Amino acid sequence: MIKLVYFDFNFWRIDILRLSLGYSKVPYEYKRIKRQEWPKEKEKFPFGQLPIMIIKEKQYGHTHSLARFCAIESKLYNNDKLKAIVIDQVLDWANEITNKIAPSIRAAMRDKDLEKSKRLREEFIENDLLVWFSYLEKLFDKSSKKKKFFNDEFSIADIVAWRVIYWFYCGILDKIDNKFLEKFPLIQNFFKQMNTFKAFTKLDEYKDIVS
Ligand SMILES: N[C@@H](CCC(=O)N[C@@H](CS)C(=O)NCC(=O)O)C(=O)O
Repeated sequence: MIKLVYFDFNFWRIDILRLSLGYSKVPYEYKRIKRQEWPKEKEKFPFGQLPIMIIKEKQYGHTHSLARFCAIESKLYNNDKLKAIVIDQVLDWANEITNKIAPSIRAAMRDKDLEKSKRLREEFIENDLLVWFSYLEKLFDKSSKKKKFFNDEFSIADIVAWRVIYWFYCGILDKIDNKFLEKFPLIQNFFKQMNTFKAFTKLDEYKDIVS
């Protein structure tokens, strides 16, 4: 049995794993670690970070590696190398845009410096938000013929893109007005279609994320 471990809040890094496994009914356990327990837990994990996955008592880390594994288990990866590399690029895009916004989140959460956080968030919006969403729009345009899923058949790329767009769209991120998505009609339409894709929206994991 696969065991997933993350903090006690929802975030794309863990959600893409549980959405993939849930979609294909691959059984898994999910352990949530409280933030206050983290300092004493951190050293127990292979890269001192979460999420991790445990299989037969062995631990594995790093979102991209775990996502690829869970996608293969869930038949949401692809044997075609050129389709697999589309999936990998969406995962790397998610990591990159997260790294770009992370300093503004860290300044508020860890340093409790709201002024610094506000300044860094404004810099992110000015320099990175539209640029990085335009990269996703172009990738979708190039890889998707039918303009429904990245590889035309549903894959973890769609789960990752949906989850990260949802993060930027749902209002949780201060100063980010979700109207920005209107600048990216293909991705906006992809997002809308995902939100009405029954096989996906009926999942308990989906409901937990959007509730
Ligand atoms: N390279 C890691 C990054 C994971 C990461 O940044 N995890 C954050 C939470 S989203 C974390 O564990 N932060 C606590 C810490 O670094 O002490 C991955 O790909 O999963």
